[in-house]
Amino acid sequence: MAYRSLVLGAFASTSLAASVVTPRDPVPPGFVAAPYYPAPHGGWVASWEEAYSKAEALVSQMTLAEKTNITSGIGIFMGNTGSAERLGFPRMCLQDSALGVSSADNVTAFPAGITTGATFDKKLIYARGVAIGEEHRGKGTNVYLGPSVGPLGRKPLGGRNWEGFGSDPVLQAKAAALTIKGVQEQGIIATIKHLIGNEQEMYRMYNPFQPGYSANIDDRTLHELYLWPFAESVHAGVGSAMTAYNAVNGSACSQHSYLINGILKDELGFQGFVMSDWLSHISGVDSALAGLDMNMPGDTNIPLFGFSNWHYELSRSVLNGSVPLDRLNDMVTRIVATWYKFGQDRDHPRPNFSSNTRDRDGLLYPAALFSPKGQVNWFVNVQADHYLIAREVAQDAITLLKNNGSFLPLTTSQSLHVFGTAAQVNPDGPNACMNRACNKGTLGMGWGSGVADYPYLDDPISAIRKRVPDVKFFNTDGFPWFHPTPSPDDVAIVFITSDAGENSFTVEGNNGDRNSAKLAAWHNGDELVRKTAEKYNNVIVVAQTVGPLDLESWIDNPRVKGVLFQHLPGQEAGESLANILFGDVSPSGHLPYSITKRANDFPDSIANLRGFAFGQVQDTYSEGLYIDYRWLNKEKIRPRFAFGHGLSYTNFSFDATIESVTPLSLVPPARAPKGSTPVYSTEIPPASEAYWPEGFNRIWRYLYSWLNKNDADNAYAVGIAGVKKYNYPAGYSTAQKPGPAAGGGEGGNPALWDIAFRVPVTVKNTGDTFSGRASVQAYVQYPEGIPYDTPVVQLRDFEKTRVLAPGEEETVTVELTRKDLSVWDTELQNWVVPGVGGKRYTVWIGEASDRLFTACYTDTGVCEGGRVPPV
Ligand SMILES: *[C@@H]1O[C@H](CO)[C@@H](O)[C@H](O)[C@H]1NC(C)=O
Ligand SMILES: *[C@@H]1O[C@H](CO)[C@@H](O)[C@H](O)[C@H]1NC(C)=O
Ligand SMILES: *[C@@H]1O[C@H](CO)[C@@H](O)[C@H](O)[C@H]1NC(C)=O
Ligand SMILES: *[C@@H]1O[C@H](CO)[C@@H](O)[C@H](O)[C@H]1NC(C)=O
Ligand SMILES: *[C@@H]1O[C@H](CO)[C@@H](O)[C@H](O)[C@H]1NC(C)=O
Ligand SMILES: CC(=O)N[C@H]1CO[C@H](CO)[C@@H](O)[C@@H]1O
Ligand SMILES: CC(=O)N[C@H]1CO[C@H](CO)[C@@H](O)[C@@H]1O
Repeated sequence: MAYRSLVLGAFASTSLAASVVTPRDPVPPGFVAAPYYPAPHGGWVASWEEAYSKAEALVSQMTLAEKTNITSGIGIFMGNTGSAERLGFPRMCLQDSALGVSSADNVTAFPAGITTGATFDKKLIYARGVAIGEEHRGKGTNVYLGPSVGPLGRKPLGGRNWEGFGSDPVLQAKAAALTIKGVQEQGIIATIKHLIGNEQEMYRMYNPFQPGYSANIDDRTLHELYLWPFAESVHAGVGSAMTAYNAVNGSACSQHSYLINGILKDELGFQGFVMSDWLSHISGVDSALAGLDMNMPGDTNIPLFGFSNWHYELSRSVLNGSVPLDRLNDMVTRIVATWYKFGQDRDHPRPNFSSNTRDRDGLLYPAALFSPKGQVNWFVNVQADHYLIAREVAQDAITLLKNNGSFLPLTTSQSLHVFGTAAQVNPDGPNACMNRACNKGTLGMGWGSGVADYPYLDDPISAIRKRVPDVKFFNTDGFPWFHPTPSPDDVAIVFITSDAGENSFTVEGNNGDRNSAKLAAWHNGDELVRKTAEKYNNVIVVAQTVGPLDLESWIDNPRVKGVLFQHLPGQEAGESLANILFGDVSPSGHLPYSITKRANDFPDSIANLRGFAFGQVQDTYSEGLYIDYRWLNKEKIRPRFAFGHGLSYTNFSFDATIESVTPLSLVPPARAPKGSTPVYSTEIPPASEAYWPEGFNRIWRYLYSWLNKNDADNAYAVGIAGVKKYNYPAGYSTAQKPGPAAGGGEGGNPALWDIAFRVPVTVKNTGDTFSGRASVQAYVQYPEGIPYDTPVVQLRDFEKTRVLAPGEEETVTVELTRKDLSVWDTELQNWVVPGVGGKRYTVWIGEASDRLFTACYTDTGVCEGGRVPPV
């Protein structure tokens, strides 16, 4: 429902010509989008059995036009999918964003994904998911369009990294799975997105002149990095998945049979439905055969002219025999089964708000030329006490990067001088810019479709003023011309920002990605820090940022005593920060990415965005597995601050033991065969099932699944004759497959989640003044001498302690599954344990990827502290 941004983007960059771009442009040698047919039926996993049998009973009563109706949105601005009201199947409301309910009033603007990732706190991540689910339910949506794990955060400049949880597959995976669990327990269907390779914003979309870029990803890298969070989300039972705008290996994600049929539905055993991202649907028959189940918002990629690749065209394609009824039945059954699975057949509220207006009354047919008006907003307040969770996430995400001489926390009797416009809410109001497409005042979220409206914004300056009587605020990003010399004890707090968002808006020259600002603070923030440090002995820098920044021009300045990253705090930007600044709580956030000294500490493929090219822009993942800390460790490059880094006001000691749980074989045990799936007649239905109802009053621009009688009859004649065949892609088949060895359950072979080792870690607060929470991070180092190149260390699990008083301790347990100790073998097409037979894996335990002083060995079962970290 929130696609105004996309429409504007589409109109800005395209003309209104026909849309499909064929044939494909060549991709670099070696990358192929292999055919994978047919689309695997859903319903063979035991936990979905009941939902699928209910769906089978309903779908078997549907007419052709009802079936094709519910596989598409009814048009941009109109929101929602088509319905089969006759059978009680409603229009489904699918709503952004990953951080709340977008385009709605009386909701909570939660901290963004990147902030949530920085907490490294599973309980909080889950609590945020529950709260987001409750708000979606209260507003009557069916589908939450989140969480986002693609982009994964490969490129520091990528525009939408902040919607996800950080530049590591396991951090993304665990955060996504907990979010999904929290949301779906409220009866709301979560959507894992965007499948896959959407690592930059520029050139992502297909338009009449140019295809979206191709992310060229090899098989092992796909499995071990980019697909990992999707697999974990499917394992968590996610109900829907959204394809990305771009292509992979030259084939658009929305019609990529290997990606959807092969990987998502067969290997990962995904049982829900797959939708296209808004306006990325570029083919009718081909996308259906490739496994897409729902086209949103229903239009072709040029919206608002009443054209669709599905709806009436899908009805026609089934009548003329090109799309087997078997495929349509599976599409529809997947959608209906998911609806049953989350109990939406029982008292699910209908939407009580409109994305198109905040007024009580609005157009009832928003895309029509003439529309009656009526009440469209009921102002249902769904916030409950969710501000508490939002504040806790914002607070526990705050990452203390530097605290020279334990300068922080401050006392409220110090004389404070605050600089920077980001300390205060945008004077025009926190929601003044559409889709937050501006960077003015406190930066609580990036821009684009991934936003929500603020009910209010608790800004830092208000929270600081509440505590400190003597505070001077310079609401400017330039250091004042005339500034009296501060006294030596005065403290300056400087606020800086860096923003990014979706490609549908350009903000201060940044095209979604940070293509213009790069890693510099916006509004000359770095200069403000330097200038302030010329005058003040004590400077604290607070950054509100979508991702890493280049801190080099001031980080070593001894007058810069402290640096805090708030990430993107959402509505609770004030108290959360003040609690940390003044020591009510110790900071416990950790970096969900590395901060390098130079942008080109990363290879070109990561450091730079792919620029314009004639034909298809190629984004080749030549760095393979080596992104973020994996690359830096391999190249022995010290970052300024490593992935996972985050200081506290106190110190902790770690004491670990390791227990072997399930012994591992080289590959997982053979999978069980698929269970049965619904069975329907596969005969082409009578043409009359698609005829327009008598005297129907159609509204231009709305999309319908009916056909004129003539068209339906003609298509049926073609289908029944069976002579004129569709030009099927190479490798096309209609025979269901048993599924690959790596599959067998939701997310893959169930044995991949067997616990191989358990590592209880006793954490003690060894300080004597401050309470605090410790982050326990577990990184695996693979055995030496194995025939696979593996990163030096890889995060595999994390836990966070409760608040520990000085001297207090707590034992938390991290776990390693079979998958955590495997590599994806491209020959075997399976997960292989290269250390099978007692080779030594080292499980490194610590508070950051470069602060790993405790090692546990899988061969001897011994843990030892005081080790030299492996990186
Ligand atoms: C992309 O191409 C590589 C190299 O041929 C292949 O291994 C991989 O499976 C392909 N990925 C997809 C999603 O088609
Ligand atoms: C398709 O959905 C629309 C919107 O809910 C509805 O008006 C129409 O009757 C539906 N068509 C069929 C065939 O049920
Ligand atoms: C059937 O209809 C679809 C949708 O219009 C079209 O793309 C396809 O080519 C048709 N098939 C045949 C065999 O005419
Ligand atoms: C930390 O503070 C000490 C003493 O003021 C100073 O000598 C040193 O350079 C500072 N280090 C950094 C990294 O700022
Ligand atoms: C924590 O330990 C480090 C190194 O052992 C020490 O320099 C620092 O002062 C300690 N910090 C606190 C708050 O105890
Ligand atoms: C409780 C609350 O925040 N209510 C608001 C809901 O939205 C309407 C319209 O924006 C406001 O007027 C209410 O104050
Ligand atoms: C018009 C409408 O459907 N309003 C609903 C909005 O949501 C609340 C709370 O879920 C319901 O009580 C209303 O009936």
